[in-house]
Amino acid sequence: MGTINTKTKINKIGRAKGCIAVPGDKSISHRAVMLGAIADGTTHISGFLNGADCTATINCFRDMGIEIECSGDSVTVHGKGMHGLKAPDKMLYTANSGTTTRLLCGLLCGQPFDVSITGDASICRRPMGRVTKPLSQMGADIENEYCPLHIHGSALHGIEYDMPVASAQVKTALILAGLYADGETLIHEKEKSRDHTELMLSAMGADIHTDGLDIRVKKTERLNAQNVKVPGDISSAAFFMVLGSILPDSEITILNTGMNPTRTGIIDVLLAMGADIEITNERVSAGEKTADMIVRSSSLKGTEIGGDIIPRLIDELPVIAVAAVFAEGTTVIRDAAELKVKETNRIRAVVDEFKKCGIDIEETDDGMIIHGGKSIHGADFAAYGDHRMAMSLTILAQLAEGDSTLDDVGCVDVSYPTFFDDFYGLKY
Ligand code: SPQ
Repeated sequence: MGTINTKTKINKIGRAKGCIAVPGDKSISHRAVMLGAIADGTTHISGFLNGADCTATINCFRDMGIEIECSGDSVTVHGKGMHGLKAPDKMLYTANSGTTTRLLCGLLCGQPFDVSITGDASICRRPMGRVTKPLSQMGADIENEYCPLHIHGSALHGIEYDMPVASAQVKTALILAGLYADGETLIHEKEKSRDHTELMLSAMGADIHTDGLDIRVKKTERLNAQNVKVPGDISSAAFFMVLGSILPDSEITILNTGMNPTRTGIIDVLLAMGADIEITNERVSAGEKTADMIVRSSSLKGTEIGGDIIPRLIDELPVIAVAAVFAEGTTVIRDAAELKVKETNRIRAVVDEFKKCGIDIEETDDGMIIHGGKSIHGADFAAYGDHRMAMSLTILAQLAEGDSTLDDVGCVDVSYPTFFDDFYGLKY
């Protein structure tokens, strides 16, 4: 990368060949620390994501008296049991992480102490009412619907809750509160969202049962620490799945990627678009499906993406939009209004940035329409401080005529600090 004023030039690699192992899954890494902290015994985590979001989670738990040792991608959490967290002596800081903020609301509202939570400017704009409202039905006392949140520890009781949005963060916040609530908490999901919490809690001995879209959880006095082997994050692999598909003469092997069916929507979509993706070495590791992938250059065609596949690929939509730009025909993305409340409004950000390079793209209420297969030119891109935007735009720039720059390469640290090393390492 060369720096032009405050902008960083996005170099083009032309063709990609090689083998990478993307860093650990962000969602699983967060959950392993949180659940490890309230388990009895020691949790050894391997393949942990050393990204800024997961570091924020570690720091919050250290502030609540949990001893956590880190060495490379190995993390050891010395659990203190269900009632072992201590009141922090300062406000918890969740940085850019929606997962940390929302899951902590659920975990902390039933503790016997008060705690305040805040994050960076982006977190302070993200809606927290989606968790604080149902938690208050359980007896939680949380001030504000945006950060800073002030949580006054309260006695909780189970509720039956129909989720108005498909959200693993809302679901998990309710499950975590349900571990401390009298009676049973019954959650009806709107659509199936990622289920890492349910899998991990079940392995740790919690009283939790899933039946289709229903999750039942009861008060739990003890969780048994488990060792967690975190697979590579399919949301990070997504950038290379699209890169390998759109660049000519390319073949990328991506090792050890999580294949939890609640996360693999991108594979279904890219295959429907005509991508050449071979899945090999499928296995189950610590309850999570894992596999290797070989992605080869292909000719993509447009597709329609909507309905219950959306929660299975929500974080991949910006880079799927990149694939759509280089696909023949039209791609329609709908039912994805949730993109508006991510690190930035990812519908608006994708449409605005893509238009800068001449892409024929329309914004809709709940998604976008992309007319692909046309040539595009480079541009000075803004990432809006959003890691997934920064990485998606880097892939987009690869097939643009002329130079492109990016205003913020550092934000990739949130989920994929070594992204640019892996990316440039594939040039041949
Ligand atoms: O943690 P954060 O900031 O919300 O991260 C994002 C991301 O792109 O990395 C979303 F902005 O992922 C969320 C995801 O969109 C992580 C997540 C989880 O680990 O439970 C669930 C999804 O969010 P939601 O709102 O659908 O529950």
